[in-house]
Amino acid sequence: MLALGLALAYGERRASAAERFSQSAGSDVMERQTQNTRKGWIKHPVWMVALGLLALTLAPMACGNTAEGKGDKSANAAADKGAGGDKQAQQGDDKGDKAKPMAAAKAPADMAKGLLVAISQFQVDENKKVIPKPGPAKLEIITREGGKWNTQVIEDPDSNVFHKAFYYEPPGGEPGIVTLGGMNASVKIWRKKGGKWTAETIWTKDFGGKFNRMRDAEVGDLYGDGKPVMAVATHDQGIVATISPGAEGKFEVKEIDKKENTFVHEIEIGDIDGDKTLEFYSTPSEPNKLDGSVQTGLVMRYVPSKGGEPTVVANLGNRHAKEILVADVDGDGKDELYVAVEAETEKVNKKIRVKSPVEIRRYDAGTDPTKGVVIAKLKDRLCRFLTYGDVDGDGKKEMVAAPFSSGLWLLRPGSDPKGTWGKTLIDKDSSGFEHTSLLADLDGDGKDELYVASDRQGEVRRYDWNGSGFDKTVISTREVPKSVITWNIMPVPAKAVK
Ligand SMILES: [Ca+2]
Ligand SMILES: [Ca+2]
Ligand SMILES: [Ca+2]
Ligand SMILES: [Ca+2]
Repeated sequence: MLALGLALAYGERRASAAERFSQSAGSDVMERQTQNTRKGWIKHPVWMVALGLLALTLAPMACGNTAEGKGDKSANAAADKGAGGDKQAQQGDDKGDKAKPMAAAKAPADMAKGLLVAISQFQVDENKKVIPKPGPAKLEIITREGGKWNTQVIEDPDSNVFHKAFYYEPPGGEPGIVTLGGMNASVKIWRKKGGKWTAETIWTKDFGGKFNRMRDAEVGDLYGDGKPVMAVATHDQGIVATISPGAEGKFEVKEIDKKENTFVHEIEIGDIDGDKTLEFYSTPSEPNKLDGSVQTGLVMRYVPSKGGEPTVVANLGNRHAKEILVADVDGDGKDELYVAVEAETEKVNKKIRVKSPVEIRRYDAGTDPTKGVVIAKLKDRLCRFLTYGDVDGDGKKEMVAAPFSSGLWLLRPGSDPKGTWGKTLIDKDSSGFEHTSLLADLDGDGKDELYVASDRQGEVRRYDWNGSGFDKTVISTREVPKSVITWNIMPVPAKAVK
């Protein structure tokens, strides 16, 4: 009944238990369930219905991260080996090339880098049905050695979701893997000793609202002192903080913004104004709604090394974004901001209808916050991942957009990167609420592979450019698809997790 009700309300199809909860409430409901279970009063299915409806009403959720696109920076502007943007750009907005049949690709037997896969997991009953009860926060560390994919698992019962994990080297300190946990909100660093992973808590906090989550972080020299500083986004009191490594392995947390009842989903670091000072960007929005009603949002800029008030760089009006990317994708030597604006929706006969689909908008230094340039539209409701890299090794960057249900899309700038970009469907049979994606050259051959968590299909996959399309490798398969939501994938040196 709950499933049907939510599916009707959602208006597309029946959703899995995990998705249902993420679509409607995500970690919020996971959190409720956990608390309720702890209290021992969730004993009757009626609570599931009640919670589901509550979730639908409140409809807040945790949201997407940007994977860090990596690539060979040696841009060779002259080398355009076909498959260029112009031709595809001319094909207009919503056509896209047909994806070619996928050949099976083979990853090299050994890879110097592996993957950190940050997950929330749900319990599965004896009939292999996913039940809306979250397990401990989970991290999978996947490496490739001797022709085999190896997976190590870290679970943290202190939280029910890891939104992201990344490799971090504090200056003078011991490197480790930093995790961002939700409910409870904790930033931890994990190190492996004698074959066992143990964690040190860097920052944990009850923000004083309903939801406590560390949601996203990026690392950069934000104070201009050469130290790798984390900029952290949190739910639900709008807190944005920096964490600086200090003396003797200590960390200093500085809260630099705060706004009640605000979810900050995403952080990106870059230098868009070209003054050689790094700034960072965040995406505060109203609490999540998926009932078709308006959810407003902004993109903010902070310059920690200079202080001062944050600036609005994108005002999305009655729309919002959970995903941004700051990078020099067009190769002109300056970073630009890309914002994945979620669809504008309305409720018609209890169904959510898309009024205007997902838009990828571009902002440069000086762009009017209300006038981002639409480089691509995607017929979808949500887009939680933009990642960039050089898929074909020609020295020019491409972008991959991974919206919720319409597949994986390769976007290429045309002759005018401030106009419409070329759009090619990579794989229509890949989808997921987050649809976590990462372009990175983990095998070191000079081309970025695409790593994707296709949660609806229950697979972690790798896609390799083959000259005219992509070949697919399945890295791992979930016993029960949709029993996890994958929030982020990041690269990690294989040596660091041995
Ligand atoms: Ca700057
Ligand atoms: Ca640029
Ligand atoms: Ca390229
Ligand atoms: Ca590669």
